[in-house]
Amino acid sequence: MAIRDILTVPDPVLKQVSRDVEAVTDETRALIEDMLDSMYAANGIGLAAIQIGVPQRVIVMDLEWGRDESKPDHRAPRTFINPRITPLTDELSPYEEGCLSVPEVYDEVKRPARVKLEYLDQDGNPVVEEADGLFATCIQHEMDHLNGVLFIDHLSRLKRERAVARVRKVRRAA
Ligand code: K2U
Ligand code: ZN
Repeated sequence: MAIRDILTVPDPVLKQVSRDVEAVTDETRALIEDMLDSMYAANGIGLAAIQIGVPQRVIVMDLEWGRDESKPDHRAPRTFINPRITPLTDELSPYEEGCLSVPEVYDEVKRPARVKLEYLDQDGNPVVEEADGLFATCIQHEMDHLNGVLFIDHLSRLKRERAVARVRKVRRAA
């Protein structure tokens, strides 16, 4: 149980390409626990390991928590290790994205509306499933993190530069 600091732009670590996990071990599971603690503490619904400075291809997600006010403690954490994504349609779905590593910046990004997802679960078991809706958006956003890409990299240069300037201003004000 540890809440870790989440790196923010322009930290160059966020541009690193993360490496596959060679074997799912208790150390991997301890990392997953820290990632989930850090994601919930930051009110996120997804997190990639590089965002807490660990260049391993591990993603956590919880699309259900905080959505039902009558169940404030409901949690449905998911773990994706060494994920692979294959688009299943040419249709693009727009979403007003945000990012815990680019605080207080939001803008529209269009991504494939439906994807095939292959990964290892936290016990090292291979899983294949399809994702659409917010799940498809979020997993592609997190996959970008594993490849050193941020959602602002999909925006115009002007919007990206304004986003980084805003984060610097927000950080100075903190
Ligand atoms: O990678 C992250 O920083 C986590 C994002 C995940 C996310 C990005 C875009 C679209 C959906 C999820 C954070 O959770 S950003 C905060 C947030 C929370 C709810 C919905 C959208 C964004
Ligand atoms: Zn992000």
